[in-house]
Amino acid sequence: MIDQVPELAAEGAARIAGAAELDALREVETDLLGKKGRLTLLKKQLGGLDPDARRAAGQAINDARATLEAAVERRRTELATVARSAQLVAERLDLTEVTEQRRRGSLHLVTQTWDRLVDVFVGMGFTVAEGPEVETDWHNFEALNIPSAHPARGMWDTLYVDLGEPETVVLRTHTSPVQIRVMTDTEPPIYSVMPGRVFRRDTADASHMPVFHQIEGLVVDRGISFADLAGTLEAFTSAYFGGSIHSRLRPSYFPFTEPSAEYDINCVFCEGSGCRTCGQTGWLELGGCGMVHPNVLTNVGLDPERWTGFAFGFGLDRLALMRHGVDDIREMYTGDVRFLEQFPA
Ligand code: FA5
Repeated sequence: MIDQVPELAAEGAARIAGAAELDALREVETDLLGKKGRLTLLKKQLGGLDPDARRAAGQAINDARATLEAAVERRRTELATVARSAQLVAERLDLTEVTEQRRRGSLHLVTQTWDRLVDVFVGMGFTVAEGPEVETDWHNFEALNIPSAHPARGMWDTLYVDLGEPETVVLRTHTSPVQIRVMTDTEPPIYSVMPGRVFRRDTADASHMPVFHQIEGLVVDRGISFADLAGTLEAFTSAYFGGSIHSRLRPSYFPFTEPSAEYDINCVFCEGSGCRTCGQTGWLELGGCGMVHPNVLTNVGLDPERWTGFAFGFGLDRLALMRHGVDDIREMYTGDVRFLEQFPA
């Protein structure tokens, strides 16, 4: 029986060395050294030997077990290292791999215009304020010197919101109600611009949309005159459109300013005598303006003897059209990427 031990040890060592994978090694280990393994079975036969032979055979079996166990451990370490390397290669992340770039969008032309206008006015020393798109009748009309029976209400095709008493809540028709909010919340001196979205029951055409944008301006201080208004708008015109475009003020009427004017700039599309955009006048209307009406100052608790001011309200979308040479406002709202891609930001 003792003769079988070296044979088994040699055969076992060869099988351990030949195991190509961890699973195969585990099988060899069980077959040789497991509870029902061949070396264990040999050990069980020791009882039938006489004491000297039993001691010698027992010693040989123990030596063989120790040798084989050490060989299994060595081989296991080798195979684990090989398996780990193979896994690393298989799962390696190639950080240099070139994939197709995701196409970047850009800011909408209206957003670009909004940001640019705010930049220009902030550069001129104005702060920025915003107000709600759903307004009270008080802020949108009453406080602006437009009482309910006033014929000037007809200047705006108002969209009323079905909330509270009839005709007390509106989708704001202009950004002028933000003037009221700023004057109510802030002590003069005030130098503020207020960009925002406005709503009117207007039919869309080349220069009108039912939802569009305005930027309001408000200055309230001591000794402000119409000359300050004209100078500010001319400075803005040069800063936004460049030195070759000029502004003019044309007498007009707004209930919340007195005197009032329309703000025009040179027609950027003008082709001389046949220009369709400006009706051959050479000028385009971009907004209204004027000196803040004393009634408006009184409505917000300011003393018109102490404070004077001017206000203006420009069509933001129309400013975008003029600056970028677009001749139909509807182009900006169709969502056609071929149009939008011309204005990357
Ligand atoms: C007003 O809305 C006044 N709140 C402006 C104002 C402010 C006057 C402060 C005095 C002092 P108006 O309704 O004219 O005024 O509109 C101002 C500008 O908004 C117009 O000149 C035009 O550029 C633009 N606008 C008016 N209606 C539309 C529309 N449907 N679509 C696009 N732009 C429009």
